[in-house]
Amino acid sequence: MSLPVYLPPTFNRRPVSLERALVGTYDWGDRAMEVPALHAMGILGKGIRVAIIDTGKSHHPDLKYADAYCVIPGDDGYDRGGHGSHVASIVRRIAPEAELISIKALGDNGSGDTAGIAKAIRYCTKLKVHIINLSLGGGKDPIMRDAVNDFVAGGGIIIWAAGNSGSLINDWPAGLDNVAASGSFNLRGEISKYSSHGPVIDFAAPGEQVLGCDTKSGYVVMDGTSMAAPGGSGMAALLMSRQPVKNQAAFMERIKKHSTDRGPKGFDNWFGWGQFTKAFVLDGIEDKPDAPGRVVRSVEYGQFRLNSPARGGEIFGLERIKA
Ligand SMILES: [Ca+2]
Repeated sequence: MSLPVYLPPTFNRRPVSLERALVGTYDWGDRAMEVPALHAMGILGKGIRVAIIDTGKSHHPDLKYADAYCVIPGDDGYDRGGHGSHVASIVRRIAPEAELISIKALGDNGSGDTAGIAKAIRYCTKLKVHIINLSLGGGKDPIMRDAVNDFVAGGGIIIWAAGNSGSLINDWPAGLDNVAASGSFNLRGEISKYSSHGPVIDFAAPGEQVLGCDTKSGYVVMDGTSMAAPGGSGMAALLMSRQPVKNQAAFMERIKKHSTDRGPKGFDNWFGWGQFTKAFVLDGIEDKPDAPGRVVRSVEYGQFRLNSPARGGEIFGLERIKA
């Protein structure tokens, strides 16, 4: 038996023009997570393998993959819908030295099945992937749960988008107790209206007007918990490149102790334990001057300008980071 899985609906997709490559550019969400400061310290996700199980890989010049697979028979593994490219590009921007692995398990129409997702997760177990990002929903099928359990037992961590129904969820896949479920918040720090919520939410990440790559070239901004989860995955890659995280349980413990609280005080059903910031990556090593890689190298990014015709002008401004 295999059950359908699907992409949560994404909203407000629109193209934007960008004068230079996405890597080296920061959008509002990256700033909210204090990514520029982490990059300036040389924390770039080096050596961490992040798998994106989604609609496939991209020809986009900003996207580089260490490896790519496809579980759909007869498919070349490329993304023609745009979702997988956008999700992957968020991870790449936040953790530009992480090794991206694309696994196409959703067809060009955004749908797939639990057998395909389970197969994709089992590839990840074999490949010793550190982090899997799953921005998809559906499929309460033991075959998928078993694949998740095996991957997690091997020490990997999974981040799963909570979904965009805006309703209470207490079920899997995002509700599996050994995956980290991500809600979405907006530029004003408010939880997104569509962000599914409940006791299973572990953290929230920027999920509205998130900048990312389109399928072949160009850039789009999109809204959805699909865009929030890879923000979490990128931050997890920065964390793991800096200090080892033994397994999912240790990762969950870190979320609990080192997230920055948002929304109602303490744990809540919308933001979970809060959002990831610099503290999430650095806590526990800042006090140790001898910790390896404290300042690995200096990074300088040039200026960029991002124009949004839809918003009538420049929306992200100029940025120059020098460390
Ligand atoms: Ca809270």
